[in-house]
Amino acid sequence: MSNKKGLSDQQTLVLIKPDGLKKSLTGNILTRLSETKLNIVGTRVVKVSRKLAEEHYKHLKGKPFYPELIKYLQGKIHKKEKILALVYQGKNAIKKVRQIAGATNPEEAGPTTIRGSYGRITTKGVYENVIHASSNEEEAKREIKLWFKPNEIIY
Ligand code: IDP
Ligand code: MG
Repeated sequence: MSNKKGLSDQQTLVLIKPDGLKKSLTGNILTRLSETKLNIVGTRVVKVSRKLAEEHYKHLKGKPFYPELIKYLQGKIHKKEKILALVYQGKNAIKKVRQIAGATNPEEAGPTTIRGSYGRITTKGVYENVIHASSNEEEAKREIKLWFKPNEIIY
């Protein structure tokens, strides 16, 4: 098996959000994601600054739930001010991880997906959906650069 990034390999960013950590779901989530047979090539525990949260979710700026979403990613809602960031690599990594993650809205996510199993909608309207997963190749590249330095990715 090659230890390099093959031409058809993709990388995708996963964040275990503060609710996932608070609910002790790390083991369950990593077990579910291991079904993909993808490789983990990077991992970090990160205390998320407001600047990083705003940059990560910049495509949602202006949405009514945006201020609450920034607080959520920073862990200010769950009083757990960190996230676990991972990069998965392999064929169709983005689609494989998104399928196991489930739909954005936990009420619409399939019942056996991670978000369907563990997510909820708060009274303030934010979807607390336990994990982030990159949605396409362009976003994945942008996000991995945001959360990892090049030498923190080990093929
Ligand atoms: P994704 O996480 O499935 O890629 P995005 O549209 O990129 O979905 O939204 C980022 C995050 O913002 C979601 O994971 C969820 O936590 C939150 N979010 C997205 N849309 C809504 C909404 O309509 N209401 C409340 N929260 C939302
Ligand atoms: Mg997204």
